[in-house]
Amino acid sequence: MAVATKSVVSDFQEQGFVKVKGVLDPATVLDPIIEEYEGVLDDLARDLYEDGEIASEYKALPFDARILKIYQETGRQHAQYFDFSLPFQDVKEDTPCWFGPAVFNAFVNENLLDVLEQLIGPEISSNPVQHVRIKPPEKYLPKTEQGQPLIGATLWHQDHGVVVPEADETNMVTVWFSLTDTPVESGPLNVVPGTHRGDLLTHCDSYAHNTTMVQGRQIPEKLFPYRAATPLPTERGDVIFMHKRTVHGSLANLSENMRWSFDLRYHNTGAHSGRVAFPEFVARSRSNPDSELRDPVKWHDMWMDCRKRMSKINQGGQFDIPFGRWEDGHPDCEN
Ligand SMILES: O=C(O)CCC(=O)C(=O)O
Ligand SMILES: [Fe+2]
Repeated sequence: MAVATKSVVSDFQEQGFVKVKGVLDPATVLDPIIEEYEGVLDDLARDLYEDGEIASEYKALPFDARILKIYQETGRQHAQYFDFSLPFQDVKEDTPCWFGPAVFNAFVNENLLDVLEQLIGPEISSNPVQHVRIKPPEKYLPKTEQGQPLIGATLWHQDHGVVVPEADETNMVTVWFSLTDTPVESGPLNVVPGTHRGDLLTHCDSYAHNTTMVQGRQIPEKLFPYRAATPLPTERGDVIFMHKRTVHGSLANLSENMRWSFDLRYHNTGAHSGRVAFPEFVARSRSNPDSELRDPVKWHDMWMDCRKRMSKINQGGQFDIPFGRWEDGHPDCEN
């Protein structure tokens, strides 16, 4: 056992989350991901330049300055290029996404899986609810029509709320880490201890905080003790493990630096993933080690097959396969 200890498990059970230091080796796990994403940014710059949306590909700029320049010049974020997931609707056969080998290598990191084994048990699947979040400093970002930064703080939610009800009994654990140090001013994860012991709370499509209507799905602050929220700054290599009912969001990136995180999910193999249109895979199996996926090309191909399937369903407002569980108009959502 590399890093899991008794206190990791008891902290997780008591608080609803635990930060474990030094799980991922920055040089062998994180740096190759950063390098891999240079190529993704090249793809994005080339596509935008060919479409006449940017004046140059900005090849000479370093990653952080280049992505910011592109976001500023286009006035849009291009998160889908970098994400190892797909939209729920209107996927096309060529919707951009990234399922590279360095990313996969982190998904099946043995230290990470050792901790998860303490929390989930010996049969663990990679759950397809997973995202990369690249957040440049807010002060340099264009604003949305509502006056919000293009990519800002994450609103209050529970990850249980992003899966369909069929997965209510699934033991899904969130794994959060960043590729860069994430001090408080960079906008780390912000969690409310103990909220995992409560129920799934109402998520509203938008909600008025004081007098300002904040757009985007969120749990109203009147439903949980939000003043008890604890920011969880991290250093490269640290990993946060979080219960699916822990209420959390993120702080805003008020720093001068890029804030770049991965959030992955894992669940007990055989349970419902909560997002069946997307592929899952066996990440660890003590009963059948041969079933563990270790081939990054197979992982990539699973998602390419999924993209093809998705390009034929959930088009133009049609929902053949549901992804969500919330309807507007719940009394909790009234101010
Ligand atoms: O990093 C963020 O901004 C939010 C991440 C999150 O919601 C999660 O890890 O479940
Ligand atoms: Fe979340």
